Order: sequence, then C-alpha cells, then structure tokens
Amino acid sequence: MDKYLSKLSMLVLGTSLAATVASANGGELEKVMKARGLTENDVIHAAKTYNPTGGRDEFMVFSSGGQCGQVIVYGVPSMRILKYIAVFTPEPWQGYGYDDDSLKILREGNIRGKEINWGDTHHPALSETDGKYDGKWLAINDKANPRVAIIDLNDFETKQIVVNPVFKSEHGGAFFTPNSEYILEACQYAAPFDNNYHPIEDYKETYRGGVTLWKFDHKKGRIIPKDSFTLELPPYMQDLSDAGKGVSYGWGFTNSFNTEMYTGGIEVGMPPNEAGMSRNDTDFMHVYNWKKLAQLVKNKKNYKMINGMRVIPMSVAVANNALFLIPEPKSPHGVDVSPDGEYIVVCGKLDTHASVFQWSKIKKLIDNKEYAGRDPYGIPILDMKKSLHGQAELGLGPLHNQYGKDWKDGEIYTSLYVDSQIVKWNYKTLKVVDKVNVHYNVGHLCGMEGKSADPQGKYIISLNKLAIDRFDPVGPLHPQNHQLIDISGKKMDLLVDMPLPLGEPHQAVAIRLSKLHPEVRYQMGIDPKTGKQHVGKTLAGQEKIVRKGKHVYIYGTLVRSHINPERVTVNKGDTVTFYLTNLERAEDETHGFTVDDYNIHASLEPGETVAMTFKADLEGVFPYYCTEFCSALHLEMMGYMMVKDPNKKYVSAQKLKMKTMTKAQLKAEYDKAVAVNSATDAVIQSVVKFLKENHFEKHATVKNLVTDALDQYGKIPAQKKQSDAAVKKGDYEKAVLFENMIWQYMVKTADVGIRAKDLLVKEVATKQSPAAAEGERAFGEGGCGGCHVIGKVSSGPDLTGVLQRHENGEKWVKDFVMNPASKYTDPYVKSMIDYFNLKMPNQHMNEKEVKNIIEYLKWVDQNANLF
Ligand code: CUK
Ligand code: CUA
Repeated sequence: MDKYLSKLSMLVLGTSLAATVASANGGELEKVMKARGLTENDVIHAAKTYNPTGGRDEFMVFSSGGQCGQVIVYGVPSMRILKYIAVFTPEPWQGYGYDDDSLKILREGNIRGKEINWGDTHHPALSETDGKYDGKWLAINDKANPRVAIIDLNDFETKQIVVNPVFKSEHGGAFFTPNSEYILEACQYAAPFDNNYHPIEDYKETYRGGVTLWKFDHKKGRIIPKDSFTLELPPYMQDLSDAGKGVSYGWGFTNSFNTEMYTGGIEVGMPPNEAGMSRNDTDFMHVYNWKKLAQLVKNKKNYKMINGMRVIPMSVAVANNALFLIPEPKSPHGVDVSPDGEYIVVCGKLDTHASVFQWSKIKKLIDNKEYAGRDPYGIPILDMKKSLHGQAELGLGPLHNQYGKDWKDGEIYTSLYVDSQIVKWNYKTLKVVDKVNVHYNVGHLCGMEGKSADPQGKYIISLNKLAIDRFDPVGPLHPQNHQLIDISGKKMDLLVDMPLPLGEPHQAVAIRLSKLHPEVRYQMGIDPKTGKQHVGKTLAGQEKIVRKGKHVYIYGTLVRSHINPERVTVNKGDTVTFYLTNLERAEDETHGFTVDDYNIHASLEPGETVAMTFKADLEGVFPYYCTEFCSALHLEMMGYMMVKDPNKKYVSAQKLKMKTMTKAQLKAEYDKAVAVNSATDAVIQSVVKFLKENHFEKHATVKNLVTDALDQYGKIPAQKKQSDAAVKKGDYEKAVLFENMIWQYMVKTADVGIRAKDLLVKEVATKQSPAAAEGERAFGEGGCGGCHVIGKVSSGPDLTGVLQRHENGEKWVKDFVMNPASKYTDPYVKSMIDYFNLKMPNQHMNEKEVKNIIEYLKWVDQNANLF
C-alpha cells in the first residue's frame, strides 16, 4: 500500500505515470489503464474515492429518497450506499410496516384516518447545537402528505411521524433552529386550513399559506405537537426556508412564489399556472421572529385553534412586529443563511442572479419601522435594495447554496439548474471564482456540513436529476446521479458518479463520521421504537404460549440457530401475537422472522423484542422461519404454525409410522456424537487459551464477543444433564439429540470465539523468516487459500493454532498435507469433514514446500492476534 501511495504522490508531482509504473510494478497499472481506457486523471480520481476493503469514509451523507419515502445513507468520498432508512414507506427487510411496533409509527402518519404508504421526501435536516451538527437526530419532510418524521441516529430508525393538521401540502421543511428548539415546516400549495370545501374563487379570502414551528424535545428526540404552532401566511406559495443563526438567531426566512395569487384554469380558457404564477418581477421572502411568536402563542388571545393546531393569525404577528416581507427576484428557490447568520443568499431560479441579503441592514429597517409599503394582507414590506448586500450574476437557473470552509472570506457554492453547473463564487465580493460542468440538471448540492455553522469544505455533491448517457441503460426510467466534486484545490474537480435508483432525492446533508456514535446492540428486551422495555420481552427459559379467549400470545426467543417455541397450534379465527426477542449479544447477529403466507415480517437486531399480530384466518400448516442467513444452521431455524378448524374432525395418520433404528445403532450414534463433541471442545479450549493469554478483556469489543461466546458455552451443562438423564433411561434417541445440541452450542462458541480472536489485533507482526515467506507463497499458490483463510473459518477450518491443536502438531500437519486420506477417519478430521462437507484434498506438495508452509504457520501462530 505504501508503495502504491508513493507512486500516486509521484503522479501528483508530475512524473509520467507510465514510466513510474513500468519501473515500480512491472507495468501492471499501465496494463489495467490501457485495458480499461483510463487516463492518469481517472486513476487519480479513483484513488481519491477508493476505499480498500474494510476502509472507512470521512463523511456520512443522509439523502432524501424522494418519492420512495425513505432516507438514503452513503459515505463520502467512497459514495458507497450504507443504508436505506424506512420512513414513510413500508420496508420489508427491516420489517418496517410488517411488525406491530413499526406499523404503529407508520400509522402515526395516517391523515384523517387514511392510510398513507409513501412519501415525497425532500429535505433531511440534522439536529443542531449552537448551529453545529450534533449527530443525534435527523428530521425529514414529506411534501405530498404534509408530515415530518424523526429518525434516531443511535440506531438509524424512524421514531416518530407527525402530520401537519392545517397544511394540505408543504415544502419548506425540515429545518432545525440552531439549538434544535423547533423544526421549521413551511407550506407550499396554499389551501384552506380547515378541512372544508372552499371554492377556488375564494382563494384570496380562504386559502392560506403558513409556516409551522414544531417544538422539538432535543433530549428525547421527539416533536411535541401540543407545544407547536403555525404562523398563518398569505396564500403565496411558500417554498424553502432556513432558520437564522448567530446574529439572526430567533428569526426564520421563507421564500415564496405566486405572490400573484394566480389560480390557473386551463380548462376554462385561462393561461396555465406557469404563466400566471411567474408574472411579477419579484416575489416575497417572509421574515418572521419565531422567538417572539413562541412567546405570543402562550397567550390564548393570540391564536386560533384549527384542527388541534394553534394558529397565530397574520394580524397578530404584524401587530407584534414579528412578520415582514422583502421582495426577491422572481420565483426564487433556495434561501440559505450564512454560518454566522449575517447573510441570507436567495437564488433566482428564473433570474440569473443570486441575491445576497444582509441581516444587519434588514434589522435596521425593522428597528426603524422603515417600510416600503404593505401587502394586501397588511404585512409590512421592507425595501429590497436597502436589504441587499448585493447581487451576483451566476448563470442560468441558480437553485441552492452551500458554504465552504472559507465562508468567512465569502466562499460559497451554488447549483445552476439550467446551465448544469456548480459555481464557486464569493458572496462578499460577489465575484464568480470557478465553474464545473455536471451531468445534468442539478437540483440541490451538498457540502460537508455546508449549511451548518461549521462548514468543512473538501467536497460538494451535485444531486443531478438526469443521468442521460452516464450509466448502463435500464429502460426509460433512469436512475438519478449524485456526482462527487473535490473542492480542496484551486479548481473544482469532478471525481465520480453514483447512480441512485430509488426515487428523486432533493436535498442531502453530510456530517463528519466522527460525530456519529450509533449502537451496535439493544439492551435486552427493548422496543426500539419507544426505547422502553417491550411488553413482549422474553428471556431464555421464559418462552410460553398463552391463550386469552380467542387471542393467542406466543412469547418466544431467537438465538442461533433456533426459534423457541418450534410448534404453535391455534384455531382458525384466533388472533395471534408473536412476541419475539433476539437473545443475541453478538454484534450483527440479526435474525428475521416470518410466518409464511401471513404478510408479516420482522427484523430482530441483537437484544430487540418485536410484536407481530395477525388473524389466523387460513387453515393449514404454515412454516415460520428466520429470514437472515445468520449461522451455518440457519435453514434449521424454523418451526410450524398449525391452524386447525375447531369445527372439523381430523383423523390421525400415525398408523403409517416409519421404521426406527435399533438400540445398538442408536448407542453407536451416541458414542460417535460424544467423541465429536470432546474433539470440538478441545478446539474451543485452544481458542479460549489464546484469548486469555492475549488479554482479551482489555478490548471492549472483543470482550463483548467473548461474553457472547461464553454465554453459548454456558448452556452446555444443562444439555449434558438432559443427555445423561436420557442415557440413564436407555433413551439413546433423545440423548443423541441433546449431544447434537451440545455440538451446536460448541460451534456457535467457536464461531464467535474465533471472531473475537480476529479482533484481538494489537501487536505488530514479527518479521517472516525466508522459509516462512516461501511457505506463504506455497500456501497461496498451492491452492490452500481456496478453503483456508488465516484467522477465519471459511470453507475450511481456520489454520491459526493448527500446530497446537494436535499432539506433535508439526508432524501431524505434515502427514496430513502429504496424505490427507490417511486421516479421514480421525474423529476430529471426521467432524470437520462433516461440518464443512468437504474433504481436505491432496495438493501434491513436495516435502520442502510443506516444511516451509509449517514455518509459515508458525509465523501465523506467533502473530495470531493479527489475523
Ligand atoms: S427542492 Cu427539489 S431541487 Cu424540494 Cu429543496 Cu430544490
Ligand atoms: Cu437466525 Cu437465520
């Protein structure tokens, strides 16, 4: 890797790539470049974005998923997608909408009793402290069905959906105020606040716009609807919004279009909306004092209650100097407050300019009550020229802005929709600095924390609407294209494209990875949706089936690799609730659960409890199973739900009973199982010894894994007792089953134990002797690596410690490699053959190669904790 890096730095220094590579690497890189038609620049771009396996990113991006109603999470600079967070739309993998608990969240989003199963997400927002991202919560809006959802960044799951009861459409949300006191959500298409019919002719009188200030409990991460309120606004179509910060803290800014209040009517011979709504040269930016409004709304006389929402009438806001308008160029779109709150940059959309408003100027006009007039609703208008710092001519269709690291010096980036460019300019000097072409039609752009009080610079992502000719064709509907741009140099440099095939993302927000600290497991028995202990929490040994009238409750558990209980019988017509708890503590040991044909599914992360309720209205036999390939015996992780009709008589078919084994055969099988178990146990003991000798307890993550492994191991004595009791009764059939169970626990112990060992990486490898190096080569080229991965169980056992596993280990290994068949009947080898379903083949190595391989294995053992 070092070699590779120095090579690249030479590239950057201008050395000819081909020459460098030819001399350093036998021309391999040159060959690849030629074969793939790559330029030097391509290779540099690749190196800037490439993450080697296991590599991590510097930033995490939360992108709206547009019409998919989800949030897309990916890393920067690698542009690798990491997660889809289900928000407004059912998502089966995560069980979202398919288990009771998440369905409850999804149904919080019902509007007037109507189920809604999608959303048009536009603007994700990260919670803030002092205007900086704190990595705790994510909010996102739904334009189509006016709602806001809250996602917990502790587990990246949706925890709350609130419906706006007065808006019929919204767009200017979600935006946090600087200390996450409120979330701004502005209306879009004006409509009556009540739910009644009002003729369109009464538009100006009865249709309204507005901005809702959702009160946010920053600690609990929930919106408190009863403490929230809406500011009534004229039926201009409000658009994007932003909260003031720093010097403009306490104020909110919301754009609008259609201040013409045009209502269209193509069907009656009127020109279409697009003509009538963009007639005026200017529209209005709404400027409002949310801090003052929050005070006003404490007094009953200052608000009206509409559909359970406190609404402050415009007249009250105006009378209290809390609402103003400023003209802004025609049909604006983005409004973005600078990190210190002094500048408010508004993009023209139908104008080639960006307008830079200055807070101190606006504030002066407000304080001096210097108004240029009033709108038809009596709202004071501030003079545009007197509010402006200035305007910059950027290009066609400016939409959105993001601030750069040198924002104090005026560094800002703006997307140009029509020109398909990102422009870097200076909002203080109003000069254009640089432009880069994107493909094509960019909407939002995303800087790294680029709209917080602490922009990080480095990259801009261009969120393009079109992907024409960028990707392999997939039919008439193309993916969207997010393009990563390096902004660290003098010129912007477009690095890479990423297709996003899941709806049209509008805005994305990026945060430093170092600010996020998500959980890897839940506290046992938690309902993650509420954060409280689940009513269905069930621990090992507490599994039971309880009938209450016609409702059957199954209190069950899942742990590798069984679901307890494994048989459930109910009557047709019963209501069934499965309460399931994933007892795992091992990281990433997720189990899924479904009952076939019943349209339920849950994803159970370690520690999680989930409820699934349904009516058993189909008679028959329904397998249920774990839907995640969680372990070698995942397929066996199943059971049956049997639904019988209480009004039917069923005849037993047991006459057809199958022949069974003789007692002697059973006894032989039992002996074999016991032998395999003791051999497997020896392996476990070697792993345990290794862990102890290397002080696993000093490393928290390793310690967790070991705890989990020992947990599995600790279950063995109880099984052994049952096995012994069965032997005493002469029931070898049962005893074999318990011995098999013991083996299962051993495999799980070994599995987790080996993962623990993997992690125990702290020391530096000792230097390889020439023989060991030669052995590693022989190991690789001789094909051993096809089945054995050092430090891991793959399609063959891990070879770490193999020399210690057997008495006279070196000789044992040598004999085995030279003539594998000679040991096929050895009980340990036999158990491995059974387990992996593979026999070690003869690789026809010579003695010298085998000797070197043994040297290599010794080196592996010396450095076992590094693998
Ligand atoms: S919006 Cu889509 S490009 Cu909803 Cu913020 Cu501008
Ligand atoms: Cu649990 Cu598959």
